[in-house]
Amino acid sequence: MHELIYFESPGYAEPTRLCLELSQVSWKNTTVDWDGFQALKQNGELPWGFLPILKTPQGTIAESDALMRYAAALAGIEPEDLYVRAKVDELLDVMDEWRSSFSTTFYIEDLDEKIAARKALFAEDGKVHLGLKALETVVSASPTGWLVGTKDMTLADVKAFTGTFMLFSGQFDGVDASMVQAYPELLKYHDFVANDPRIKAYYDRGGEVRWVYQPDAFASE
Ligand SMILES: N[C@@H](CCC(=O)N[C@@H](CS)C(=O)NCC(=O)O)C(=O)O
Repeated sequence: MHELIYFESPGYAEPTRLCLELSQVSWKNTTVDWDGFQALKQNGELPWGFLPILKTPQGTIAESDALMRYAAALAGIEPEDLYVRAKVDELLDVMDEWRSSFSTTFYIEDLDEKIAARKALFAEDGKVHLGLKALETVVSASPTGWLVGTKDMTLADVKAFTGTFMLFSGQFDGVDASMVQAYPELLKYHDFVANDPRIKAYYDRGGEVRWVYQPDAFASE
């Protein structure tokens, strides 16, 4: 039995959750609140002091990218071809770069300042905006619809889908759902991925912010 432990939000754990779901392994989705997080930390259960962690029959894995790659291998969506795998890794790294520029805004306490910082990231020369535009170029060049042009989805798709559309869920002050309209190619990609039967089935249950992963999520924006 595998057990993923994280907060209820998608955040750093969603790609792993989705990959575990795509795999055939039996897994448990354990969610904690802040007190639960502190208790795990004090009990020494968090190797590096952060969530998510994944408990496996062999031991605990920490660091979201490590969990994600492990779960993607279980799901059989790690390409065997080394070049293709490197292209997947390239995209994962690039996405990390603009994701971390967004994550720094979590630590801004003043709300107006936080909103201004996020608006700047989505401005014409903003890191997130440029990252999303670059992702649009990649996906529109794909002959198959999947980011790396593979026959089936790869980990790059799982991370792009779960990480990108979450930005527009409304849970982040300064970023609203209508802003996704600036990315028409990403909206087409959303349509393609959200209608994949495996993804559609997993997100059919919805959830507070997971409406962003459902087909037509942004249709009325
Ligand atoms: N490098 C870690 C970062 C994870 C991270 O920042 N987790 C946050 C929750 S989203 C956390 O555990 N924060 C607790 C804290 O800052 O004390 C990873 O990728 O797993």
